[in-house]
Amino acid sequence: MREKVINILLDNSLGFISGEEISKQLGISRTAVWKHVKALKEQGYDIESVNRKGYRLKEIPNDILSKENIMHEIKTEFIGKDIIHFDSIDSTNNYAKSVSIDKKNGTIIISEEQVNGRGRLGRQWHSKKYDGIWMSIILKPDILPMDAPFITLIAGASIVKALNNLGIDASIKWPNDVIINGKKVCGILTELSAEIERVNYIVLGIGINVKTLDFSEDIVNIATSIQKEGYNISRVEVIRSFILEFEKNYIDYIYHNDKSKTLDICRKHSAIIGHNIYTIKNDKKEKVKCIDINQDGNLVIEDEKGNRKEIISGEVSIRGEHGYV
Ligand code: BTX
Repeated sequence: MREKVINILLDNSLGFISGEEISKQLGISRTAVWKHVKALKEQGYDIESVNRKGYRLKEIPNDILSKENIMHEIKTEFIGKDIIHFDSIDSTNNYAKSVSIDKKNGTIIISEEQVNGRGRLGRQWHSKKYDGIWMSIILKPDILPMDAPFITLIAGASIVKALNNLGIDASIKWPNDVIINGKKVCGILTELSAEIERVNYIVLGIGINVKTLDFSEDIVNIATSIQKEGYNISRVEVIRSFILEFEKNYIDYIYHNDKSKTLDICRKHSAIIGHNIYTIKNDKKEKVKCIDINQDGNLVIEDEKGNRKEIISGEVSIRGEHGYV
């Protein structure tokens, strides 16, 4: 119901609408309307109430990551049909995993901040309040567990495409970092619950730095944000663009076994193909050349003796020859 109240205010643009009109449209009492408005204000919506005029949204709240804001102007088949929004949480991936069994395919968990955001292999992910998009998507594809890692590439490709749509040039450091000007703007953490032949659910965790200007010392040399790179774009615009791109590429893969668009983007916007990199596995560092991303989404590399091999995502960490990329 709260969602319906905010939708009426959003539809009414920035004009006044009386409590009576809202109560009539929704078939609820004026007191109930007032209670919903009060809760929305607490959630951060700037709603003005004036005697005899009613309620008015003072500005379109572009930057609260609620379902109403995100989905107001876009239509999807299943991604984001349910969005669970928090002001603060430990980790959206943790929460998503704890509720996955009961939630629908495509449900998004999103938070304004994470106090224990996670990267891969137990690493930390900085997720300051209002600075970025910290979200997890619950997915329930009918695929084999071994086909799940490709979903990380779909997410990366969709972020790059979404940023491109907004005029931002970004690239992918295979398999799970999105890069602007040599620095990490986004990380992806895909977690899987599966039986041998069946995926129970996948939690696709995505962190995008949108507004951050001051990164802490440990990451200042490797991290950037959309705003730091000179683009003034709201978090809601980024997320909408991402959701639309992601759903298309996900449907192609899961329902039509078509990986072509994702692979095209991963290759065309790769930050590492054609470059020398270091692969790191269990403290073993090896200098190799990146040749391509193959049909399976694996990275094809060539060692210093000219031997080619494939690496599967998650198998190794990658560092650039002269720094992060
Ligand atoms: P990763 O292991 O590839 O990257 C983690 C590393 O990136 C850290 O060790 C640190 O060096 C650096 N780092 C930490 N925070 C940031 C940041 N904000 N920007 C750039 N670099 C950073 C990447 O793991 C996967 C990150 C997924 C984050 C999402 S947010 C929503 C969801 N919930 C959750 O707990 N994690 C995911």
